Amino acid sequence: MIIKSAELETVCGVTSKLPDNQMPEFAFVGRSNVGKSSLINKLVNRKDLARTSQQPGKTQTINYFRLNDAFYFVDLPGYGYAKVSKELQAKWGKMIERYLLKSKQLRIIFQLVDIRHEPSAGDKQMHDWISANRLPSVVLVTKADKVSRSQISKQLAMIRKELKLKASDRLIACSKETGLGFDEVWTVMEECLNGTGTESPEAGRIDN
Ligand SMILES: Nc1nc2c(ncn2[C@@H]2O[C@H](COP(=O)(O)OP(=O)(O)OP(=O)(O)O)[C@@H](O)[C@H]2O)c(=O)[nH]1
Ligand SMILES: [Mg+2]
Repeated sequence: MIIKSAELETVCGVTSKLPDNQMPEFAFVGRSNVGKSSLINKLVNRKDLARTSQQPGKTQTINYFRLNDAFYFVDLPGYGYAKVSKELQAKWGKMIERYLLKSKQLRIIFQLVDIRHEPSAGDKQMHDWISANRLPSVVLVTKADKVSRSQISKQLAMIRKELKLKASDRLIACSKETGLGFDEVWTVMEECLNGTGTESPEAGRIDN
């Protein structure tokens, strides 16, 4: 995909009304510091479109990036960052949940997990919640450059098992350093935008 234009269009805080977008959205969820904002930048090849940090808790709002005037990437705050108060974490959790359930344009949730670790309780809870709500999702396993090549498939198998993925569920290893996985992630999105994916993007969506 050639990205001709990329801009931050809407920023929503905990009390904001979500925008009534008319174009497809792809959302990025995962633990704080897992690499959501970095992945967005790398996918669109813009260094600083989404703000990133070595410190967890960088993204604190729902940020809608409008791409090619055709679709959106939605960058979400991370979960499970201990230094954020329980109260604020709960507010962000509700905000994320509200977005994931209410957005009419959400096509795919990309759930990011770190290749180096067993999925956290928060990762498992998020995955179970996505499945229970029958929302379309793809798991992206980030920071693949941090483990050896031989470890990649081992870690993918471990993550697949821990998240209880079905054989048909997609799991893609990615690295913002080497570009691993980016072609496959774009293919998933292009299939969805062109309506040629294996599953209907609206399949199983719950209206509420
Ligand atoms: N080596 C390596 N580092 C990465 C990769 N992706 C992200 N990082 C690093 O991980 C840190 C966190 O990245 P962010 O993109 O800010 O993470 P985030 O998930 O958006 O975090 P929050 O906004 O706090 O939820 C940064 O220091 C990135 O440089 C990767 O593929 N490889
Ligand atoms: Mg971020």
